[in-house]
Amino acid sequence: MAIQTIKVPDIGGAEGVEVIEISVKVGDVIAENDSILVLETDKASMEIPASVGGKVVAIKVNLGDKVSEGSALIEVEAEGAGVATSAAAPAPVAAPAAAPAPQAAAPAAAPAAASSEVTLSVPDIGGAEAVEVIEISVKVGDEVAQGDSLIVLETDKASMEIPAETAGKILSIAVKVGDKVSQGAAIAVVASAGGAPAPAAAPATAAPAPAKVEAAPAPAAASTPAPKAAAVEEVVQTGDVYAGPAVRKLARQLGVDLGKVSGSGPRSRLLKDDVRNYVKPIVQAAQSGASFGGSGVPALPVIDYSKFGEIEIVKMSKIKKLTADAMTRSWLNVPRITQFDDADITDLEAFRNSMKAEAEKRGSKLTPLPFIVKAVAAALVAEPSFNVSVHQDNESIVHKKFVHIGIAVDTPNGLLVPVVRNADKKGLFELADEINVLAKKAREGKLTPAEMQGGCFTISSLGAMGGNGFTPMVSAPTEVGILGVSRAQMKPVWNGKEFIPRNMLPLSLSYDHRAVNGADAGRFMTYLTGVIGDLRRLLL
Ligand code: CAO
Repeated sequence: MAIQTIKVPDIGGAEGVEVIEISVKVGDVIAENDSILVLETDKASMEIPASVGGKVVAIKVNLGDKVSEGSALIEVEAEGAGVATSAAAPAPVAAPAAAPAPQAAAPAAAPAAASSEVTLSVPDIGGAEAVEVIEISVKVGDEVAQGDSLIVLETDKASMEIPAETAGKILSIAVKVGDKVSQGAAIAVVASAGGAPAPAAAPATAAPAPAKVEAAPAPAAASTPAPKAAAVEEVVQTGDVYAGPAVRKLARQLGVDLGKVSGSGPRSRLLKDDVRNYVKPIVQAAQSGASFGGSGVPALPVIDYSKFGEIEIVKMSKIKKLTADAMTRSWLNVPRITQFDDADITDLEAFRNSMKAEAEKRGSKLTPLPFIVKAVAAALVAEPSFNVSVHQDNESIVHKKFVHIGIAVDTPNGLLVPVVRNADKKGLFELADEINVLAKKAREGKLTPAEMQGGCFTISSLGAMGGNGFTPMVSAPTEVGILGVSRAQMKPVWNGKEFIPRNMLPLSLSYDHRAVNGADAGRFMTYLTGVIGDLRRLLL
């Protein structure tokens, strides 16, 4: 087996480019064209693909190192002996590092004859035609600086942020999401503060090493046009993180680990707003801690468990990580109270059993859960103090005029909470069928983000598993209440004269005490147990 060194390929003459991600580790077996690391200038990120496949035996760089063409990156034990040592890996497809100033790169900014209005157009995007607009990053009236992202284009392989060639105020936008555009298509008209810009220099002189880019063996995203225009920034997917250079830069400036941020863009791409929304509550919490004192959370000590016996370290799934963050946020932000009660489901169970044959005929599975959803929906209408969110200004309450209920579903990848919309308007069979469909989709990893958003209240049922009660966590900031459902069991209940056997369902209602008072919770629980105990109350 020959050891081969993979080096930085031709990156358009850029020098001292920073290593921002290393995508492989010693021992990994990689294929030719697998991404091995990501380099980033202030203009673009570049994934560097492996020029040969094989087993990684050494990593020659660290995060933060500055590299140039020819710098050694990794050593691989190449598949099959006798392969000539690779001197230079294929050129990356992203905008190369030594990008000239945007004005010199793209022929985009066409000045209007007599005014300072400038039409910003799609620059040279490597000859790609009819590329889809997936995001408009500006709106009419916005002031943009040169280099600010205007729109994002996406091919089937990569996304490109198209930055403004000229600073100014956006007067009109010529494209909309879903449009297909090619080089030269108008994007927007800006009122340029400094008047019409100087005519753009010939793009050919600015385009870095295009011949090398085109001649290189196909890298991972090879069918993506190599954006010769320096101003185009390519959005790169590395590991779990799918983000463009501008977003990565913002994250680095703020010290944010992008792996912990959920992307709200198409295909979960991370947007600048995602980074800001992630940081905002942390800063607010830190600030309120500073003013009140005492809320700083001491760090947990690092423990080497291998000292105590054999261990295995397994990475948490993305869903588990997100749940862990959400639970910690809820725990630290929500003053949570849990109230317990038992609902008498003896009659409900008799009714459910009487309906089982009919349910089966319809192909429905009628567990106690749809009854509980129906009763909770009615309780949210009767006691709307639970159908609210605490506004981000911490001074207002958002009252909701709809009743969407989240159902906690245990899946192999972690906890997911799909939402049944307008549960108050649905019948028992409809609720049962919808819960079954959503739970199946959750377990198969097929839920869409929209199917997990908009919940007003969550039901977490551990009834099938057992237990007398638990204290569920409120899903902050969107909800203020959650109902824990435990296992029903026969209990002796005093009816004033004697103990009679009744089927009792333990319920635990957790609520955010900033929005809900104990009296509200008491009323909600009494109403709820009343309806579950006697479903005829739903007709009142
Ligand atoms: N008491 C006694 N039996 C119960 C019960 C209860 N409270 N709730 C359900 N059961 C029974 C059902 O009737 C069913 O029995 P049969 O097959 O004999 O009818 C059996 O338990 C299994 O029910 P199920 O789990 O298939 O269906 P479900 O409607 O009760 O729950 C779902 C669906 C998706 C909520 C559930 O599968 C699930 O994922 N639960 C886990 C939720 C969770 O992890 N919560 C913790 C989150 S952390 O806050």
